[in-house]
Amino acid sequence: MYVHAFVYSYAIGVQMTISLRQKSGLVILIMCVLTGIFFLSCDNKKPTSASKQVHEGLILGFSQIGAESAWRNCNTRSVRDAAAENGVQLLFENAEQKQENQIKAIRSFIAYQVDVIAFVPIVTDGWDNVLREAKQAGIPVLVTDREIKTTDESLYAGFIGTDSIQEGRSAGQFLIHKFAKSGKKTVNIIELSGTEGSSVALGRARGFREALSGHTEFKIIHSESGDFMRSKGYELMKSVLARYKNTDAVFCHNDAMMLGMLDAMNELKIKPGKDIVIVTIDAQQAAIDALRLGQVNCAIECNPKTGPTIMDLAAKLAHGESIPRVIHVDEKVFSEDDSDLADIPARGY
Ligand code: GZL
Repeated sequence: MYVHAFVYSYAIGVQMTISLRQKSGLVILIMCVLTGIFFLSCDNKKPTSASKQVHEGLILGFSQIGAESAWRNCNTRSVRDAAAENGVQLLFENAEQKQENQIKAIRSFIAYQVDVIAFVPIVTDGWDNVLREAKQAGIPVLVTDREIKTTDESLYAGFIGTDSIQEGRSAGQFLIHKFAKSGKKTVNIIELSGTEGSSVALGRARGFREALSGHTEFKIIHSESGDFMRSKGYELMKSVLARYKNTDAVFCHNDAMMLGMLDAMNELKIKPGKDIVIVTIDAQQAAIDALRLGQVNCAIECNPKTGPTIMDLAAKLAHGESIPRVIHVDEKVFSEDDSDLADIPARGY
């Protein structure tokens, strides 16, 4: 704005010099230039918060995987809102569930010479080449929400997101507790898993199996991916539940697929939470509501609201500071055993 004032003042001065063709015009020109310099030296920007000053002017390239679930949309809102609140210039790209779109987006961020790149890797593999290009361009990279497998740990600065293995363990531990006094010799489980090859689906599956190992009564009779999507959860479970009449429990890797499954159960006249025990992950409002109604038995929180921390970490990287290698978001486990289900704060998505 002040540059505009300077140029504008200078232009007025020249205009007057030409029109007056006199010495006085020169004096006026000097006066206008001095006025413009005065404006330029003014820094009467509104006082901003310390946080905003730290982030002010930061250019962040962010590649989001898509909009497959309410969780993902909440994560996107959190990133966009935090960027706006902190004066961060956000270049946001939605990959529509395609890794190649993420790679293209990261290359565009490199070409634009952003200060920092942050992204949600839809799957764990296939990032080394493009991250090497970012490293060669001197642009630090922050991995968020999901993790990558790489041969060179120096290709990214750090990770912030969920501990998916622990989420899977919590799911297994709940089922062990739930069926401990059932007297069942066999507990048949269906696993409705997330996007194949994603770190969160791999982690949740691994943690779940770790928790159940040694408890031989638990049998995973079917495991299939619903890609974290409600529509796929519905389609898949309509046929799977009709096929496996002896199902005792379903472990859903996210709420969106669980909600699709509830629709299928309704059509199949199955009473969710009663005929079949249900454990789900994310703990969005609809899952908490289902828990309160007894349609879900356990909802494991996965926190999507990482936008503010992402901005803080990006600002540190932009200033050449180091950040923690791994930051796991806080997560709770809500279940039918809790006495304070009514007190669970609104989830916001
Ligand atoms: C978890 C995140 C998962 C959520 C799903 O960190 O990547 O993707 O659990 C979302 O709801 O689609």
